Amino acid sequence: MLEKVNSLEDLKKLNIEDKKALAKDIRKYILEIVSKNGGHLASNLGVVELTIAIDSVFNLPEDKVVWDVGHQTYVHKILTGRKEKMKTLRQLNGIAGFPKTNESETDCFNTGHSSTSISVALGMARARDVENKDNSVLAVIGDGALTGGMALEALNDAGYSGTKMTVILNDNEMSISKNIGGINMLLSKLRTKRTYTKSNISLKRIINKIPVVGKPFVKIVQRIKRSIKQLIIPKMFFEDIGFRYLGPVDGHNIEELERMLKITKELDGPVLLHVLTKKGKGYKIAEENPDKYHATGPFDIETGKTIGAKKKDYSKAFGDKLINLAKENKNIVAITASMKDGTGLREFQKEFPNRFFDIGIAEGHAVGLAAGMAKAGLIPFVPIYSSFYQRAYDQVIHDVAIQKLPVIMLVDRAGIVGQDGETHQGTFDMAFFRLIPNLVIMAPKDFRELEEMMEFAVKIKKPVVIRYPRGGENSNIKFQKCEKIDLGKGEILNKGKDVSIIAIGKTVSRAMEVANMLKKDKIEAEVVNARFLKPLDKEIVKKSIEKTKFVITIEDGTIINGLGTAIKELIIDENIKDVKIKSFAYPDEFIKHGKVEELEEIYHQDKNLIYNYIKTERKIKNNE
Ligand SMILES: Cc1ncc(C[n+]2csc(CCOP(=O)(O)OP(=O)(O)O)c2C)c(N)n1
Repeated sequence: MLEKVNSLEDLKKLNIEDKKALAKDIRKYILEIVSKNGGHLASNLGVVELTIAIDSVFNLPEDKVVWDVGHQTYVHKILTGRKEKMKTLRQLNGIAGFPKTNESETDCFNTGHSSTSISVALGMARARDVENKDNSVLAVIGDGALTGGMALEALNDAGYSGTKMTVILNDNEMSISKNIGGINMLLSKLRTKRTYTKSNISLKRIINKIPVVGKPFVKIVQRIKRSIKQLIIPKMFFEDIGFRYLGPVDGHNIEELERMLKITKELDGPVLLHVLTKKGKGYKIAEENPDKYHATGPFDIETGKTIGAKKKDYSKAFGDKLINLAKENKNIVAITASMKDGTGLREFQKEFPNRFFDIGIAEGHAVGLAAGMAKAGLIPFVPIYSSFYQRAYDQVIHDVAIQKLPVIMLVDRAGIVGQDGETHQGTFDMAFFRLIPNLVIMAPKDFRELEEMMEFAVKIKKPVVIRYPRGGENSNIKFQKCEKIDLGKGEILNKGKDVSIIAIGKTVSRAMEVANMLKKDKIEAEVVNARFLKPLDKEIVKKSIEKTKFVITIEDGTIINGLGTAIKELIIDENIKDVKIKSFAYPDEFIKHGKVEELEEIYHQDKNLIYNYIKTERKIKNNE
């Protein structure tokens, strides 16, 4: 059936049986692609029928469908002319793993971060009303994403405004791991109810047709229904805030889904359609381990085993060390915004269930909560991915930094993350954190240094940021020693007189590699591990620059306001004359998807490029 469907027009011609067959084919196809390229598996397998139904009932691109997070849009991409290209999923210049307006006009909005869809859809619905158009607008949001503040803020606005729009709640009881929180408790009550609104809507339609007595009678009946509903469904939250609640409906029954979606088209005002789906549906291994197959690298379809041995990464190094620290200090607690696996906290939760807090996809709240805990005497560790820390910027300033509270903020997935693309690259955190007063900002060169930094962070009782990359150590370089950390003190890892290579975090090992490569050209490079972006070790840096007068900075962050900027400021402030400086950092742009190594090469982070640059510059300087 998949062969026959190349566009939405083809899809719309199919009958229900054909669509069921299509759903099977799509599952198989997604499994083939993701098992080769890696990607978000379980969420996509869970929305096959839902996507077929939405794309059949609505008229895209005139009607607008905003997919929350957007990690579950593979089915939609397959149905909208990108079937063949899906084989390039997440690869450099290939199809993105998230909706992209530049790929298809049926992708009406780019997403990647959680909980944005209701705001955006409401915006589109209000624009439609202002422009006197009559298209439908939908937000498709998971129960996990519904724990995010932005989604709740948007529900609050949408419900009250009475604007016509539909929120499809894709409820699979999972965020990446099991969903948590009060909203989840509410949903679990709703899940167990039989589809309620069928009779409600048909009754309303019939009654509405009766002239004169129609309208008041509808109101009375609705009031009675509402009281009954209050009895059978405790606290009808969605209805109380202004939504019409429909469902729950079986999210794997295309016929039923289409029927309900058609009803939503006819209704005025905001509607919430509650759809129950199973994450990983159709692939038993993923159904049984939906968290493991939420996002995966390439794997063997038969066994489900990931291809390639999994090496220890920074998240694991962090999680292990935190357990050790927590054993010694009972005030240490850990907070995650729905990412306990990704940030390495699974074992911590097992060991210290009472000192572990999964607070939903709510990064701002995570930091606010940590501030309260710190004020009350605890030592909170808050690991959040770099790009998601963007969500907590004000809390870092207002709740933590101004009050100098000892919250330890771990910026995981800092730098280039690769195939998730521009919404997920962690290249901005150094720039946006550097300008906040009172923050101490560090980045370790290896696992040992991370451990030292964590110990140091507990001791200094200040707001601390420690950033580290996706993946593990650079296996080409083994650092011999790791001194104890002193506030604002970097280290010289290799002495030299010809060029100062100043690096931080992940790029320190690259600086060492470059220095080693330069040896055969008889160029002596001094490698400085800055260690602290803030406060910068001015003494060590200044000494080195005054000696070599030729400076290279390397960092896996944006060119604006990072290490390179800090060094340039120092050169000017300290009036160091006749210095040649070149910064290797990411340009002032959003970096698309591709493998980390590919992107590093494109964006001049590759060791060979840096080596060649230094060699050429030396030749020019020496008139060779
Ligand atoms: C702001 C933000 N924080 C964290 C994430 C990481 N993340 C991606 S999907 C996801 C879970 C989403 O759960 P849900 O909305 O229920 O969708 P499902 O995958 O279960 O269909 C999380 C936490 C994100 N994309 N954005």
